[in-house]
Amino acid sequence: MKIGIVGVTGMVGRVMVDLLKCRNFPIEKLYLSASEKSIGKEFIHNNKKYKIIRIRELFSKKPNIVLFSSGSDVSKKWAPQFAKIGTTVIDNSSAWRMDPKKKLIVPEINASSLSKDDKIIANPNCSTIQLVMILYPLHIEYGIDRVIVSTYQSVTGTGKKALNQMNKEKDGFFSYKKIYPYPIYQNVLPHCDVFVKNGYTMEEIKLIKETKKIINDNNIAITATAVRVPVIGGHSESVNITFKKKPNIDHIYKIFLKKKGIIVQDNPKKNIYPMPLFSHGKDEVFVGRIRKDYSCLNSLNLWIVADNLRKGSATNAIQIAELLIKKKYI
Ligand code: 2RA
Repeated sequence: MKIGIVGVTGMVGRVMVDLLKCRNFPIEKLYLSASEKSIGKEFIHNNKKYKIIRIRELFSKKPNIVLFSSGSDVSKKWAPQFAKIGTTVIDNSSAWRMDPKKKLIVPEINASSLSKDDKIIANPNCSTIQLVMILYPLHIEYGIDRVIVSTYQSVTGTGKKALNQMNKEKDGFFSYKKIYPYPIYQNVLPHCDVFVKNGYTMEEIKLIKETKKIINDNNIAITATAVRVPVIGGHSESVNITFKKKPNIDHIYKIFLKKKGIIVQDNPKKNIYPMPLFSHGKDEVFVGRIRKDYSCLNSLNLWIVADNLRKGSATNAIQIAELLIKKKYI
């Protein structure tokens, strides 16, 4: 396969290169592209040097698959052009996620909806992926009525510059580029992505809309509060779920234990629960603190954590590519 990555110098782009290598992805040629300021620079990975090329040059190579991890504008401009020449685009931006004609894929959930005609496939937002991973198997079993989710999102979700802001604040510097409107070090911001007119943030809207699209059920009521916390990597979420049927906690453990991609870490007596610090470099979604919500009929609470750069972004995108190859759609 001839593979391209657009946005390779970003945090997700770098993880994509790592994962393609360590998952033994069938690569005949790997082309790396990034924004204008990186063109011509060397990108070194595993002692191998790659020259960063313009997207136009990548286009001329007619790759089989391109993983996009630049902004929405780049995806909107280039994805249709690649699709036209037969390249399959897996796009990590929000450009196509809510387009009714494009599939929004988490392989463990809706892989069967893909066909060989899907040439632009959307990768969901990081906070949505980990949420649907645990909601979907429970929805199949008990039917979900309502979800209340509060996120605790790490700064790598915003990118390198945000990490730089936190590090500078930690080291006591006063002059640095502010990505967040307030300090993030020693602080918590109830603010991920931009605010929209109804008082919610885009991150919250994404959580609500993308979850319904992936699970393919518009009747699930979802509300969200997305919060940025001074954590380097790994997003955490507190999730309250109300079901149509009475949930059985032991049965829910069994459901999660059987599910590929989910790891249960839940033993309060031994202080075992998922934490972002221990999610780094892992591809699974970790779930714990599973307990009844005694305040509400048929409800429970749980806590989930995943590496936002892995299952939240790069891993999910590469799993989609692997699936397409397995199904011989590419
Ligand atoms: C975040 N939505 O803000 C992101 C990353 N995709 O964490």
